[in-house]
Amino acid sequence: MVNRLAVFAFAFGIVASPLASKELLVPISAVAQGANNTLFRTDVRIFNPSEDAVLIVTAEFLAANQNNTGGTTRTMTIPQGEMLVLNNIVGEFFGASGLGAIRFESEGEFNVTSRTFTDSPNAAAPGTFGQFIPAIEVSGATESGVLLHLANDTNLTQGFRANVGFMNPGAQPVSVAVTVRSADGTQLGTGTVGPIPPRSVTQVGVGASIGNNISFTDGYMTFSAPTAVIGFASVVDNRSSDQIFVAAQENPPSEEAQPPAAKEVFVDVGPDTRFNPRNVTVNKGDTVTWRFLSALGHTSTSDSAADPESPYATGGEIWDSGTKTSGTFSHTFESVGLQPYHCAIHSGPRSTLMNGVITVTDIPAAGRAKPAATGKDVSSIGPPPTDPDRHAQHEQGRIH
Ligand SMILES: [Cu+2]
Repeated sequence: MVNRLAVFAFAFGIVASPLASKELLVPISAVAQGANNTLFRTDVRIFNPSEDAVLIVTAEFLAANQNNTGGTTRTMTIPQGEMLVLNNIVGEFFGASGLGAIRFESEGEFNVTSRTFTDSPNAAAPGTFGQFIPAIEVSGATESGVLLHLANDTNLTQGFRANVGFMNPGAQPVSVAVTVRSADGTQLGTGTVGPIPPRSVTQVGVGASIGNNISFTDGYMTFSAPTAVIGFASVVDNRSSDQIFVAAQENPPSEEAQPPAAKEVFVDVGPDTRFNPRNVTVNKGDTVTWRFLSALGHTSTSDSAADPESPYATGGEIWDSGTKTSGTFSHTFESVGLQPYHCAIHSGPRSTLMNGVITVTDIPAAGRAKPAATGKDVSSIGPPPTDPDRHAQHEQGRIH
């Protein structure tokens, strides 16, 4: 239905630009000799989901490890609602051999799947075994990612082995930096796969990718490249030759960790006999500024100031604004922990009459800039508790 509407819109000029073409890449396919006289080959299915339009698809075999710029394409026509069966597509449809990617393109909507497999090397257990390999849209290529589920046992009578590959859909060669780690994050090695020629694919053993054919039971690979690639792995049971396809998952490089900028948080004192908000959480290095709003006169006095041995203050900072009816008082917190405080006129340490708590968390302050003296771009502070008394009891319970 969508397709029909799109065609309708296009035919009547409602859509000004031509419909975008769809491009799918099967990252690896083969006609290749395997061990024990087995022959790996790839079967492909292409589906035309349209109800009323034939589908014209161009396809191209992009041989591994060579520049496929300007390669020849083959065109096929698929009637509406039909699935085209192309067995041994590399050998029989393209007349090629070896490993390579396959690129499909059409102006219409279409779907592609593939299976790369071989005959069983075990005469007592005939049949085939292989793996499903998805067709991936070009937009699925990424500049970095992770391949999970890897293993590498160099003793081929046990465990698993893995091949990793990268398909380069771009017009320039690309080298992929890889790092292999064991499941617990221990680095096993780093290396470079490529340069991979334009519009090509390279596949290597995971050990070869890091120049060290080291055995490991459970590991993963992270990779990064200057232009987007399609990463994948094939993990093979050394004993049965059962195999799975692992598609790369995107893993954006972490931005250089920027400690949060120091901030200033405001607490209103008054206009009645309350600190508002009563509870404030700040990061180490942040500044709390109390704004005095009551002619009654209040103070902001740390419990530690009145009671240096206070068991309720775990941060141990000492401050005292003195009595103020207007203006502000600021204190910058450098000690992680609970910093209970009170108004020395209307309350005292460990009370709830006019008390508050600053909780200081341990975010590294290195490199953080202090806010400008006039800076008002402070993180907003929440509304007052809807039930101050209950809030106070909760707080009292917490610090006891
Ligand atoms: Cu007071």
